[in-house]
Amino acid sequence: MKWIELRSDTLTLPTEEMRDAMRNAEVGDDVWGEDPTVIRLEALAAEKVGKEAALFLPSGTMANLVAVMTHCSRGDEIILEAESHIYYYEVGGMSAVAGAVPRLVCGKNGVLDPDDVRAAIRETNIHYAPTTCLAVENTHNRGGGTVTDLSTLAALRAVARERGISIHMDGARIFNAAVALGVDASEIAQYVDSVMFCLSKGLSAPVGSMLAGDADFIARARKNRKMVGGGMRQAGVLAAAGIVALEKMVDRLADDHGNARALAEALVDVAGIEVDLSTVETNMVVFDIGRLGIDSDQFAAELSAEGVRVSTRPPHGMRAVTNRHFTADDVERAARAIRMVCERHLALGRHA
Ligand code: TLP
Repeated sequence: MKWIELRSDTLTLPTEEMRDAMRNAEVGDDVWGEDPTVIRLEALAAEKVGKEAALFLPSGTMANLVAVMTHCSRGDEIILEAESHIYYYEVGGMSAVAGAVPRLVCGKNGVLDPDDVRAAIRETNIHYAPTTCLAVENTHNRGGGTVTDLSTLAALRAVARERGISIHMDGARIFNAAVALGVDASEIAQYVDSVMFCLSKGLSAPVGSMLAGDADFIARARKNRKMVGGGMRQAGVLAAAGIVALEKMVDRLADDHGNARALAEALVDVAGIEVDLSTVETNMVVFDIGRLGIDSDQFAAELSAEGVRVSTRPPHGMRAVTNRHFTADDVERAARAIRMVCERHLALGRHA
């Protein structure tokens, strides 16, 4: 049986072209600044998001951590969306390692309101931690892959400038946002001082994320990356796949978005679950199974027995992330399996 893999776009496998590029990559010692393939990837990544420089890191989590370390001194306050990945899923590294104090602002499906951010930035006062950075997430993972549009970004940037703080974007899926908005990623990134994006999600590279910003910021980030153990040696083997990811894998993200929409539409009428179509803007479908009388883990286990893997958002949330291994032909099969699990529990009558 072919698995339908919707747990995450991080599960995408490298393409044949990536494997060839990795095998043939010209490499050197990157800590010495001598890996030509890493140098090429960093230049390409900077160009794609319209920044002066970029840095290759092993993961999005490390890239966000290094960004926070570079923007904030220990004890500084950073404004984050309440469900942001940096806050929710990164082991508290921003505080445990970077020493930053989070101040959370609730967005609407992850999208921040500039007025709420303005209100959260406190004035200088002897009692307060100084606020030095605002982080935005685009697309927003827990929001359901939602996009922060250009006018909102411009307004967030204006607030940050007004208050003299920097802006970092967790753009793990910035290319999904760019495809959804029909703009280049650089048009999105123009509103932030630094941007992190992942090569290893929908773009299918096996490993790696980029942090981009101005040259001075990236020089400082490079040192911070070394401090947290992210100095890699012949990393060109990995960078080679990243170059293919950036050159060949961006435009096809539109297929993932179309398949997510088709899946969401197929689920709207399934009794027992709730899906909000308005949040399906990119490659994620989030749905709630609260009425079935079971929890997310049980739903995921039963669905897995039908050959479909999704991730959980306990207690009753489920997430399906479309990716290049999930084709238009798989939509109906996935929807049918979800419907079957729902019908089983509705028939048992344990639902509310
Ligand atoms: N997200 C993963 C899990 O960690 C939840 C996923 O499956 O979606 N920022 C955002 C917005 C992300 O979604 C992720 C990964 C990261 C950062 C971290 O990237 P990695 O996994 O490379 O450390």
